[in-house]
Amino acid sequence: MRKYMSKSKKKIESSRRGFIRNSVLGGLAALVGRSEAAENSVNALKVPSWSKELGAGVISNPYGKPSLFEKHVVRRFLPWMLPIRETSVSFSPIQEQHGIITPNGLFFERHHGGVPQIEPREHKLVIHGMVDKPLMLTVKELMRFPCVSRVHFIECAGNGILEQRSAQLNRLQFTHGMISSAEWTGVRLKVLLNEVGIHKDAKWLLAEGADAAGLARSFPMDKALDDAIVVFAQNGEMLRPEQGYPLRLVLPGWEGISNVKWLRRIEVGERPWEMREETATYTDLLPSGKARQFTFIQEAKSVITSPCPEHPVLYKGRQVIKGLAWSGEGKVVRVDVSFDGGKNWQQAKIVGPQFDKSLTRFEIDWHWNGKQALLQSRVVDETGYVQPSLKQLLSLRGTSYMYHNNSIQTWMVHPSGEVENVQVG
Ligand SMILES: Nc1nc2c(c(=O)[nH]1)N[C@H]1C(S)=C(S)[C@@H](COP(=O)(O)O)O[C@H]1N2
Ligand SMILES: [Mo]
Repeated sequence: MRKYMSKSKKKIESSRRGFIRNSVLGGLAALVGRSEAAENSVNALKVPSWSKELGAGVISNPYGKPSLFEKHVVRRFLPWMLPIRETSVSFSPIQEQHGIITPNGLFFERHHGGVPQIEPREHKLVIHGMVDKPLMLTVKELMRFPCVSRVHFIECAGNGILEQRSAQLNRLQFTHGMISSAEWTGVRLKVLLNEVGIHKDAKWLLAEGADAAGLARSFPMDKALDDAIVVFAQNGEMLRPEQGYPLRLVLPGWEGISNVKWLRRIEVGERPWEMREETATYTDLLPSGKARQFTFIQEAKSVITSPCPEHPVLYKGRQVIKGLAWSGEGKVVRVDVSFDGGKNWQQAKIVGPQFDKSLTRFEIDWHWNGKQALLQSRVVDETGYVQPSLKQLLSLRGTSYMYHNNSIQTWMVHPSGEVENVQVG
């Protein structure tokens, strides 16, 4: 745990820094030293061992795995944060994400009652309540309906939860890793509601999971008829158990908890249902004393993924800063980057492909002069919403605010090339 704290714990920190600094300086020296560079290019011409003998045959790995050299790219969890794994969260290594899709094995996890192993033939989805003809569907029966495939992110409302008062975790994986993105395939909820025939006074729905938590969530009819999907597949294969196998509700752009996994029941009614005690609510208490009990939309947010604490700056001079931006309200239209902690901004390039309510890649050129820099990114979405600074966010929500932290992230680049999570202003 302490390994990842940014401020105190000097001992561990300084040895870690020493390690990063040595490797960073090693990298710079190799570039500068001419003879070493020449030697390297001669080495590159030698035939390596793997070019001299046959490699592994087909189906050495019936279900493929990443390269042996990518073992560090895994989900991680913080035992001191939510120690009981069945009701905990694991963070996706977004510092290693290339592109806008999270590989299925790296999708973050948030469970309230563990991951059930559901036998798909025994699993049924019931749609009932204020409907003309209730419906009970097996997975196979659901698959007979016309399907859509859509790329959307899912972000837990708790993403960034520990960063509200001060910079805490000196790892991008832990400050922003409660978000992942996939191409989801399934049947639009609208199609299923058409099938059952909803009563005209029906305004709300309840989605319930088949896990031990029986997690249930109310959501309004407008969303159900807009872009809600009952999905069975994720990035071209059936859902992973961790993501809700065999069925999951996806409410694009809405806070993680409304994307009910292991979906077994949808009830149609007139008004929202009482929240169950055992279900976390992600309620924000406001300065006025009022509370935002249901926050539906994950507002626009962005972060620089390279450099970041896990990826120090290795070269002086020309390089490219890369990052991810997203909005629960629709498309990302603009990302600006600051190199001086928010005093000046430059427009970054949005790098496609780009979808509604999905992760979006951005890049900007940077010439690093080797001096300390404060890197930030700020997204604007298609509604004109601008990602707030932490100060702006706290002035809106007050100091008891914890969830829904979509504030601007600052990375301090030290002259050594090391990158540190800091808060400015
Ligand atoms: N049935 C059920 N659905 C659930 C949960 C759960 O514990 N049980 N957790 C919710 C929360 S809080 C989040 S953030 C997302 C996490 O989705 P993931 O585990 O696929 O990343 O699922 C939501 N859906
Ligand atoms: Mo969540």
